Amino acid sequence: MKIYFAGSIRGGDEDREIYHILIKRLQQFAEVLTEHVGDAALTDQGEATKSDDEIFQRDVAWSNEADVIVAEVTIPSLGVGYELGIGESLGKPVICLYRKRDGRQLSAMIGGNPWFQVQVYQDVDAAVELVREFIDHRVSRKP
Ligand code: 6K6
Repeated sequence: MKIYFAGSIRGGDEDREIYHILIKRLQQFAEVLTEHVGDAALTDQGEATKSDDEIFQRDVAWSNEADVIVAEVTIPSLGVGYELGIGESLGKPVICLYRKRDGRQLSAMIGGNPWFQVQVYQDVDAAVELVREFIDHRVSRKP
């Protein structure tokens, strides 16, 4: 099972530690293609060694390769939104994990899209369980 994990980078890196923990937990039962998204050593400017062109090409290739897209959408990010659109256009199952925050609302383009299964969570344990169930019901049992 290959997971494409999407999370904000240049949109803001306040949740990087949460991505890191989530990715480590998901790696206990799946391969996470985009492990770097939770790399605490990276700044919100991203990897200095890779050009934007290389990052884009690599991430589109990984989107094609993935069995499922898992997106942490609490921090709004153009890149994550774009990846969700790619996931939909490729027909990949997509789960969006979201934590409610005071005064903020998830984009209607994500919350209102029936292709995306949006799940509200509070702690990482609950989020991992939601992903596991999603994979069991929507991904593994796909004809
Ligand atoms: C890796 C870790 C931090 O920075 C990097 C290097 N840059 C990127 N490497 C790989 N994927 C990237 C990079 N920058 C953006 N992305 C993709 O866009 C990721 O898959 C994220 O899910 C998403 C983040 O988009 P922004 O708009 O928040 O940067």
